[in-house]
Amino acid sequence: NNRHFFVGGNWKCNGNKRSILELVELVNGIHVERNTGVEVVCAPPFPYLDLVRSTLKKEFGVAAQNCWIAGSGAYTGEVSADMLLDVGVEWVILGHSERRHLPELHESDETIAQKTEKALESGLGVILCIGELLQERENGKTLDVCIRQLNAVAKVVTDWQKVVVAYEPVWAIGTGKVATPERAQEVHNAVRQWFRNNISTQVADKLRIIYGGSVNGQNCGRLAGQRDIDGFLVGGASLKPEFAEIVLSHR
Ligand code: G2H
Repeated sequence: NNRHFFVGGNWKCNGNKRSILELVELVNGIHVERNTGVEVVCAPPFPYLDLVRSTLKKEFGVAAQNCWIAGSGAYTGEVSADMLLDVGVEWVILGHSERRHLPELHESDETIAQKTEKALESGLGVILCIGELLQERENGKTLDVCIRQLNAVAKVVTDWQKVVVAYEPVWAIGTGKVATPERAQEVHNAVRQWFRNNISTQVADKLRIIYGGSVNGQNCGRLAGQRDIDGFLVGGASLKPEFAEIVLSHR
């Protein structure tokens, strides 16, 4: 396929000025040749977005880990898509399982859809995370859950060009239990099929569907070799030197 391989580093709620600058240096040192077809995006916590954007090489993108459903206004504690764009951020991660499932956050499919709509309308690219809980997988509900999450967002998206879908089985996140390449491929293929049947063949063929959940320097190669895995969203390993191997796992 000719889909541009995409590797996101989701730094989550980690780091301080010093360690963030070290990470930037690490990423800046990754030799991504032009036209090798790897798009790299780093997602630091909000306070460091500006710092990362101003120190990270321009060929690499920057993502926020969340944004608000509306523009400026009386929304204490929130950050709008326009503010992110104003500091040079190009992407936002939405629907991450931690935001869906942490009881203090508990974002609904509808909230995530509203955020997606606003972010796209403002001009951000969206890394949209979907994925099932362990219990849902054990009950054979993996695809039902992914499709329910996609359906909510599909109602508001008119242009899929700036969307990357990240399939992250929740039981594989930060647990060291990576999905086998075959299991991941099966879901990626089914998700693409859903796009083919419900959106269009063109969107289905072009859409990047990346995998997330305990990706590391050891397992990235075999995952990257799967037909429908178009990259990774990396958590823990994006804070370590092995992030470079993951970025370069696509040949
Ligand atoms: C899934 C992933 C990054 P990790 O959350 O989004 O994290 O690689 O630590 O499982």
